[in-house]
Amino acid sequence: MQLHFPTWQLPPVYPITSPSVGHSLPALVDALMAGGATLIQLRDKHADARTLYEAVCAVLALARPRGVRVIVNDRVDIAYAAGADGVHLGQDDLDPRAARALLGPSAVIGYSTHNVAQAVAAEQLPVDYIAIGPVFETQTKANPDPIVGLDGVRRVRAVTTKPLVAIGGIDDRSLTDVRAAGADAVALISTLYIAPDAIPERMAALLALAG
Ligand code: 3NM
Repeated sequence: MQLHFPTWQLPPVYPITSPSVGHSLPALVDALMAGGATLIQLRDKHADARTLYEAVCAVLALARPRGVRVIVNDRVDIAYAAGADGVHLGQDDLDPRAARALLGPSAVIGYSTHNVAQAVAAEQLPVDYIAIGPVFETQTKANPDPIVGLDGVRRVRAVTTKPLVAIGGIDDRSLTDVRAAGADAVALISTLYIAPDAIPERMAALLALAG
C-alpha cells in the first residue's frame, strides 16, 4: 500500500456536512471545528458548481488557519479548483486513479465500498482510505446499498490494509461496536445534527466516546 499523505492521520470521528441542517456550509464547518473535528467532508449532492466552489473556498479560509483538512464529496473539479485537501469518491464517480493524477500525491482520496469484493478491488487503487457502508439503516443516502452490519465491517477489515471508515446509520449507541469491529473511524451525518444549535457539543461528545 502506498500512503500518499504520510503526515495525514484519519481521526476516529469523521463528520460530513449536510445541507438539510439549515446552516450555511461555513457555519456548519465552524461548529464542527469548535467541537474538535480535524477532518471534514463537504457533501452536497445538489449544489451547482459555482455555489459549491464558493462555499468550499469560504470553508478553506476558515479551516486552513486551524489545520483542519477539508475533503469534497464527489467533485474532483471543485476540489482541484478550490485547493481542497482531497476528495471522497463513490463507485460511480471519477476513477480514483484519474483523480490522483489530477490532484497529485499529497491529496487525501477516499473511496466508498459497499461489499468485500469492492474493498478487495480498492486495495490496488491509489486511495488513502476506504469507506464501508451502509453499516446500519440510513435515511440520509438516496438508494443506499444493502446494509452490511457489524459483520460486514469485520469482513472488510480482514481484506484491507487501508485505513477503514465505517458509514451509515452510526450513532452514539453503535459507535463503540463499529470501531471494535475494525473501523478506524466512523463517518457521521444525521447523528451530528439532532440538535442543530448544539453541534459543537455533539461533535465533542462523539469524539470523547471514540476515545
Ligand atoms: N454513504 P448517516 S451511507 C453518505 O453506504 C453515505 O456509502 C453511505 O449518513 C454508504 O450517518 C451514507 O445519517 C449516509 O446515516 C450516512
